[in-house]
Amino acid sequence: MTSQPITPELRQWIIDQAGTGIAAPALIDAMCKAGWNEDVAIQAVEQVLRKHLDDVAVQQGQPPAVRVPGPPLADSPLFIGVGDRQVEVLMAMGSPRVVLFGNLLSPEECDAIIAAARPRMARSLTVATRTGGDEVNDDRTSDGMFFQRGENDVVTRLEERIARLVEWPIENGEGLQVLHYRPGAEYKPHYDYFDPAEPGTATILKRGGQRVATLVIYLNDPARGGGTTFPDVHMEIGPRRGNAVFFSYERPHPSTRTLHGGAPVIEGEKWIATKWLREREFK
Ligand code: PD2
Ligand code: ZN
Repeated sequence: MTSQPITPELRQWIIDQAGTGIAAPALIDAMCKAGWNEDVAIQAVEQVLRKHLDDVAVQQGQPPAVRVPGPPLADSPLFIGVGDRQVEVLMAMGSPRVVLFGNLLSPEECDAIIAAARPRMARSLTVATRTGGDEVNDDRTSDGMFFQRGENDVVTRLEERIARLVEWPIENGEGLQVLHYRPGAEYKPHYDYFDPAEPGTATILKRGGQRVATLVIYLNDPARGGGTTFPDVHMEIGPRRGNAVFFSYERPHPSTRTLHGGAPVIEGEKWIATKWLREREFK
């Protein structure tokens, strides 16, 4: 793609036009009529408005945005190659950034992860941001366990796939967490980032910085219920074995609209594995 410099005048024009309520496609249209290459115009409008929105957010007291993981979706692929597998892209949403994948794990791999986790399951703890320690939390009525990164073959294979899928170093991932929900169990809506206002957060962030993305991987098919919900956008993802839902959050703030929860399991049971990705190496 040829690039044309974004002059201060063009930058201000894009911001002013957007400020009067003109949508991005109309701005791009106007730039094309003025002789801009379409791809370059799209890139310029996106870059200017993204930076402007970040400036406004920071002026309003929000933490600055950071780089986040994400699958390469620029040319709308149906599949993403992750070395030993073609992962399906089933749905992609821009804001909040949510992507649903299929075929991340085979049924046999799902069963192998459940079998390795089962003997180690205990009532789930959540990170207590008040203190930086772990605590039992009534909002999460599942059982859980953590694998060490690279703990066994199937976990290693999954972690390698995830790193390729969302283009983020394996080392920045926390150990995989497995959760088991029985009928009635749920995970009430929450954010996965650590709240900067909580006193324990500074301690938690010493190990790899903030969480910036989550991948929830479904290891079985619950008979009924157990979807992953995103209340801010009224969306629910159906849990299907081998599928996974990815979402990212470029700042630890509700403006990311990444509030999400695990709906109560109505019938059957639900097994998931969650991979949280940090800004930096998680040691
Ligand atoms: O089980 C889920 O669908 C779910 C929902 C919300 C999992 C998590 N959060 C998580 O592991 O963070
Ligand atoms: Zn969560």
